[in-house]
Amino acid sequence: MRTALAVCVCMSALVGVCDVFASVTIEGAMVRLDMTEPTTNSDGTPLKDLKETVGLYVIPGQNEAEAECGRAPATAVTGGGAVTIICEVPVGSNQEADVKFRARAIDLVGNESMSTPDVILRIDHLPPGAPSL
Ligand SMILES: [Ca+2]
Repeated sequence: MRTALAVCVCMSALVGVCDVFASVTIEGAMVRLDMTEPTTNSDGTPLKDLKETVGLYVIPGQNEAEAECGRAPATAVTGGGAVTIICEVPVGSNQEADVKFRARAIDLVGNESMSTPDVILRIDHLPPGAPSL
């Protein structure tokens, strides 16, 4: 099964400026996060020190704890490139969950951007019960 959600999410604090696009694709419990790096700082000035993008997920019901699924090195310190992170989400057989995905950009000294808005994807490995005869 392959379901693609294409979502435009914005890491910039500037209203009307959307410079991070993310889409999420699910194949089993491997979830692919496709993102475009920001090109500006949170105050709108040109970005010159991007280090990496971090992908995160939250499985509801587990204290809403955020788990990291990977980091993609910056394509350039000025950002703007396309990066992909593969998330292996621990939703096992006989489980289903509405998993939230988000990402943040990190600069060379470790400052983190605001998170993208969550992209929620249902991972369902739970079949229905048997019908009655
Ligand atoms: Ca900086």
